[in-house]
Amino acid sequence: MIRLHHCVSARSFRPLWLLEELGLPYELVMHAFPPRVHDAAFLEINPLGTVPALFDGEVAMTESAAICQYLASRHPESGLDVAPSDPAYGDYLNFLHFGEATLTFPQTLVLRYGHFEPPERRQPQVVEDYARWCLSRLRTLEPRLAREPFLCAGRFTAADVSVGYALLLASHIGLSERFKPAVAAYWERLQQRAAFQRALAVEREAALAQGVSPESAMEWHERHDAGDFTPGARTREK
Ligand SMILES: N[C@@H](CCC(=O)N[C@@H](CS)C(=O)NCC(=O)O)C(=O)O
Repeated sequence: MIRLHHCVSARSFRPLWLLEELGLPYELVMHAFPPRVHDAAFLEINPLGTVPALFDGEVAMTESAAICQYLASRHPESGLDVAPSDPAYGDYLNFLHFGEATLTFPQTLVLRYGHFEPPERRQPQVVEDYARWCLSRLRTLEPRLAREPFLCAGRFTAADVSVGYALLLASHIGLSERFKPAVAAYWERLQQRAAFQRALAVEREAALAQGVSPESAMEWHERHDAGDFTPGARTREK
């Protein structure tokens, strides 16, 4: 059975959401964030120390967009994949990777220098510069999403999962208020999907069942910055 290592709201949400879209059986292993700090044994599972880490028989994968591509292409009957012979194939691969490489990367700088670093190492200029970087790249989707409900091929595909996670992360760090109308409407559509809602419920239930806080690391930091130090997803002391 497929095994997915996951932290609440981390990039491993992409494969989790896709597994729910596909309706495949899988085992979800939850970790407090960041796993390399909270669980030294995780480095034996994934020497990078990052999530996702997905195992499918002999296959081991650690890149969220690549995992979505892998799962969707192994199950073409789902319609979540776009075949090389399809005219939309180039768009599909481009948006699948755009979600991680172009949209999520700048957000990690916003997260790190706006939330995760201790107050004396925060960098407001980096936060604003990379928030604008992300939003300006997101704006390039506006004309397409004003015409089409999804990114490519005239249907929902794994590329929407990849970009959809970037929108989820953007909403966690307060950027969704700055979305343009077509992107905002697209984000609403994605959140209405039954598989998206199931993925949120499954991660919460699995976290509680496995003794991991269901709070995301972003929420934990916001709470600590506001002076609430009750235990949660992450401790700075470690
Ligand atoms: N490009 C990778 C990035 C994986 C990654 O950096 N994951 C983050 C969570 S969103 C992580 O595990 N960070 C923990 C750490 O850096 O220690 C992907 O798309 O999966």
